[in-house]
Amino acid sequence: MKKIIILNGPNLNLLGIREPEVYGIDTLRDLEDLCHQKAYSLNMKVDFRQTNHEGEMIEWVQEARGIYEGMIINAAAWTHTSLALHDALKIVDMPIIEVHLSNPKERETFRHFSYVELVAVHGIAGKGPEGYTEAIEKLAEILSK
Ligand code: CA2
Repeated sequence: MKKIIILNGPNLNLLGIREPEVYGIDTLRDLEDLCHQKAYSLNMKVDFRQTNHEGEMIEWVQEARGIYEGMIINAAAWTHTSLALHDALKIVDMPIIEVHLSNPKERETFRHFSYVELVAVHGIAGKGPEGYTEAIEKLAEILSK
C-alpha cells in the first residue's frame, strides 16, 4: 500500500465555516474523509494534515522524505509568499502535486505567482474538493510508472 501525504496551509481549517461562496460548504474534515475514501479505493494510505504555522509545515515537508512516496499540497497563501517552503519542497525527493480549491490565476494578481508550481509535477486548481481526489488519482498514476 503506497503512503502519501496531503498538506494544507493557513486558514484552510476555516473551510465550510467562512466564505462558502469562495471555498464551498465542505469542511476540512469532509475533505479529509473524501481523500481517505479515494485513496482507499486506489489501495493507498493518506496522512492528511493542516497547519497555520509555516515552520511546522516546513518540518512536515522535511520529515516526509523516506516515509511517503508522494505529496499533495495546498499551501494556501504560502503558495504566493514562501521561498522557505519552496526550498523545502525542492529537496523532498518525491512527486509533488499542487492543488487549490479556487483558481488563484483567475483571482487577484497577487495570487498569480506560485512558489509551489516551480517544484510540482502537476497542478490542479478551481475544481473544489474534486481537485483533491483528482490529485490522488494523478499521484497513483505517477507512482505506478
Ligand atoms: O484556492 C485555494 O485552495 C487557495 O489555496 C486558498 C488560499 C488562497 O490564499 C490561495 O490563493 C488559494 C486561502 C485559504 C483560506 O481558506 C479559507 C477557508 C474558509 C474561509 C476563509 C479562508
